Amino acid sequence: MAIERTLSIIKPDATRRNLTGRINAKLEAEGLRIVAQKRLLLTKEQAEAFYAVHREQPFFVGLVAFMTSAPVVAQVLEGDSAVAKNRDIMGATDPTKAAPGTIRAEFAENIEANSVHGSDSLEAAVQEISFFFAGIEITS
Ligand code: 3AN
Repeated sequence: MAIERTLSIIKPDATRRNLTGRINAKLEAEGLRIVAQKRLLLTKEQAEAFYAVHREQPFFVGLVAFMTSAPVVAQVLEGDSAVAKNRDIMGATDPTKAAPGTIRAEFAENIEANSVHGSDSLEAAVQEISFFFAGIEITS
């Protein structure tokens, strides 16, 4: 297995309910290390840029409004197969379909307010990490 880095975001529904620590306890318990972290309130422009691949989706406007409605915690996770492992721990996008014990099964409110984001490929991870962090801000 290769050591990878992936971008994780704790979304507004979760920061609002003070769930940052409980979510990160699950990630750390599975062996992922938080090697960079910042809490920020995204602007509309930043949220639109981050989710640009979804620009044509019917849920885009609502997604941007949701992602700017309260602070998020952006973080870099590092570990064996970190991209896939984080996605496994997160669970399916729709919490009604998420496996028991996953973050989304336990905490998500609905398919939009689903508590966490995780990069879906190594290529996306590289691009998404650089969206939030400079190399000097990441340390194992
Ligand atoms: P994931 O976050 O599981 O990779 P994506 O990339 O398909 O899911 O979608 C990005 C985000 O857009 C989701 N995390 C969710 O907040 C929102 N989203 C996806 N599908 C829907 C939908 N059908 N209705 C509302 N929001 C959605």
